[in-house]
Amino acid sequence: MNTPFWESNVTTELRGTSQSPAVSEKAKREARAKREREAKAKREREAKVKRDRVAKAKREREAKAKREREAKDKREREDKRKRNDKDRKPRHSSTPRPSASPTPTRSVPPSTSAPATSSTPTAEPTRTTLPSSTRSSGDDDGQPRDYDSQADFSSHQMQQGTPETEHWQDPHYSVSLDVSNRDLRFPDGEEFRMWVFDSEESGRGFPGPTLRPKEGEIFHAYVEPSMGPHTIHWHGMEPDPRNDGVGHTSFEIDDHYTYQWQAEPGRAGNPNYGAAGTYFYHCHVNTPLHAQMGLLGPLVVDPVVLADFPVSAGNRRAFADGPEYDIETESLIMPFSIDRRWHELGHAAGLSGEDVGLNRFEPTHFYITGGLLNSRREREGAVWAPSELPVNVIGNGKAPTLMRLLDGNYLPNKLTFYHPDGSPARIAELISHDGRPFRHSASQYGVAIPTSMHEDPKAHLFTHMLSMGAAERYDILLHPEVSGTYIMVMNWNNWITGARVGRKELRLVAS
Ligand SMILES: [Cu+2]
Repeated sequence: MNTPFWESNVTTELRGTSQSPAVSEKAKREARAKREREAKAKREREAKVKRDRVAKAKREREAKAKREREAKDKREREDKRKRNDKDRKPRHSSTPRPSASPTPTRSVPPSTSAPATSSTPTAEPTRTTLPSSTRSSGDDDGQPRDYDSQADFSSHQMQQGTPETEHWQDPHYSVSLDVSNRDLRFPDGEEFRMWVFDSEESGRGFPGPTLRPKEGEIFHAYVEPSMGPHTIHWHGMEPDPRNDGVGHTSFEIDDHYTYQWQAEPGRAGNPNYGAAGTYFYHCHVNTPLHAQMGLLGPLVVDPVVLADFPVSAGNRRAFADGPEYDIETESLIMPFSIDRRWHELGHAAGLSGEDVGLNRFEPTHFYITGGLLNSRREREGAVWAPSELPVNVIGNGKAPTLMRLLDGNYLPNKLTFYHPDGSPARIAELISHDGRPFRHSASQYGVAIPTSMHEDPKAHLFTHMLSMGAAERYDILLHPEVSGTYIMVMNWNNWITGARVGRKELRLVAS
């Protein structure tokens, strides 16, 4: 060890001093005493350093043991949860399924006639304090982390995992989804390799099964992709990051996960509330490819029924204070187009930086998929597509027909309605967009009446044509004046030049 600077200074000073013997003797004694004091202080310092070193080593040993204990606890929790999940999961359950209903399972829904000002109905949480399996005992710097906040979760997330659903509540609406890889025949006879979502009741067709929870219901989707990893993004619903299904900001499902969210109930005249409307779900892993491969399906949220907005038999409302429509003729229309080259690519094509051409989408096949929602029968191997659609003529004694439009492909679409005589038909009333009703806001602070419910006819949004982009949704009420066959023409346009690259017609048979 180097001599401290103050000790060498003292020595130099003593050596360089010339004094008398008596004074010198005294000075020597004093110098000796000083050296002894200093030596003692040094021993004490060194002893303290040693004690500190020993204590630090002990702390490190204990921290390591704690990390190991936590990792072991985490593994045991995971194993336990996996066992529980297997028990909960109907697909692998050894107990008989509660119902043979062709629709997703449904427990007693929350109050559906809540007054406009009621708070959100929720089920009693059955488990609220489960330990998080997203918690990690270490990070890049080796320091323990506790991922309790959403911000931490989003910025320190795992890439793939099988976390448990936090803040679990018993669902009112639950569905179990798988992913499969198969060839599907489209209406024009062409066959494409597709990846599709399927539920226990649906066949493995395209698009994925229609999911239809109601505002206020706790929604669960148990997902265990046979081929993975995948996620499900609930496009437009905006749950918390864990349940939003965006791989980059949460996690990709390694084995299984139960997504949980609740659609917010609407309030009359209030644009700040209500989730009823048209959405869709899709995989958010290597998203452009996985969505084009077919990993998407319709999601419709039905409104609560408000006391001031009762519903007649055979009808439903598009949103809580929205217009009534005829359930029987309600349709979902999804333009979809296919670039065959993409359907030869692998699950992770392009993810390692290689150029597989996902920046070029050059579809050669164009489809109007969808059909009548009420009579959709999901069948094995089927592509859901209408040959024509029935539509109610105004004044035929029925509520108007609602068409839910969902742009399911990457090219801009333009659709136009034509009268039976071939002239443009201004029969489409836009009532909501991306799950949000159009409202007439005469006053910033007053009641925001839906345009479709306004007493002034000029407030209603009528059109004969509509443009929409990828993932965009419009809900339209159709108001044909006379019976006969109207035509809906769907165009697909080039992103850059706007030139038409595809065209399909759909007959709307008004009566
Ligand atoms: Cu996927």
